[in-house]
Amino acid sequence: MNSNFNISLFLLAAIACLSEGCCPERFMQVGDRCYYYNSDRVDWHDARNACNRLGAHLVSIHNWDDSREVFDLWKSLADESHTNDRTYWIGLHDLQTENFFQWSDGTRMDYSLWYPGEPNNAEGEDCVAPYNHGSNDFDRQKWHDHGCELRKPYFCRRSA
Ligand SMILES: [Ca+2]
Ligand SMILES: [Ca+2]
Repeated sequence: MNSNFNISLFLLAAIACLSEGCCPERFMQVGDRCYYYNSDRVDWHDARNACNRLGAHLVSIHNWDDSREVFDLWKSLADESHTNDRTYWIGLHDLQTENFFQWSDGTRMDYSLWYPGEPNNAEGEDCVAPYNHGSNDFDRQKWHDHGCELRKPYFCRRSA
């Protein structure tokens, strides 16, 4: 098989992907990423497992752009009138070693957006969720460690 033929096959696949979408059903595509938001409120472990069953992970956030991307999706999907929905699980946790936070997708923690005074491990909180204080503006959406047993909507992500 010559290389031109291989390149043609690759381009055909890429075009099909662009026109039909590369993400599995129920996922939303943003660039080369696929997101899945579920407003059913579950504890952090159930959220992580639900993402894994979809071939995905709870989202990890590595910079301002990631944070903005997740926030914009959340804003477009969440029922903001429900106070309980103004927060959702992401993949960050310190379940293994207290105050050593890790992402459930195995990526390195290289960025954070903690609310002042957080993480505070109040009564042994080990799972992280953005939480909006008073308004749903992006600037107010800061991270808190919360009890992993709390039930929240969640965001999964996988590659397209
Ligand atoms: Ca903790
Ligand atoms: Ca806390």
